Amino acid sequence: MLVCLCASGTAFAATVQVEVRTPNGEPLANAVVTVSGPSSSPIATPGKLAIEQKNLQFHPYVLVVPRGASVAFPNLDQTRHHVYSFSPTGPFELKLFASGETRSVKFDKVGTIAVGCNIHDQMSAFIRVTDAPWMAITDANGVAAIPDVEAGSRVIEVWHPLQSGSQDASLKRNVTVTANAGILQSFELAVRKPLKIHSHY
Ligand SMILES: [Cu+2]
Repeated sequence: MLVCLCASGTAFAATVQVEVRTPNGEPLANAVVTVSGPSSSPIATPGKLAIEQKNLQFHPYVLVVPRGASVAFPNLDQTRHHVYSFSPTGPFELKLFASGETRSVKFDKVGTIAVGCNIHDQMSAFIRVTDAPWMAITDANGVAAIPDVEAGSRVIEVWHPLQSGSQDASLKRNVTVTANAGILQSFELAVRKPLKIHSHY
């Protein structure tokens, strides 16, 4: 009798860990890491798909979402925000009001969406829309761990909103993921502004 191990979806999988640093060796937080390649399992949505407005800032600063996802923009401040994007990937405009109100925007194109507030110039956030089945964002240590990546030929892509050069450029690397053998890949990414600008994350 044949036994199909594919039912669990993770039988032939491994954790892909990515470490991102600047050329100076500083850990780079808020880098979007995606792993692409054929996948037999449905795309897992990472956490809550929302960008809050709180204390006159967007939280989180960077969000990665699967193509077709809706992102909520809850206003947790007592003041009004006017959230918008001019990015061709997903332009939108939300006239939000005080505490408790939420609007959602659906993003159907792959790419980068720069989000701002018409009232508060310092408010800035980025949404990266991807077709990749696996995605994560680097933490304060510049590390993103993506569990359950299916074995096979994969492409790791790393992107950061403050990277040098074009905003749509990214670092890509071909890797082979072997079942039950986690891999660690290190990337170096130059950023064009001091990291401390977003140190509140
Ligand atoms: Cu605002």
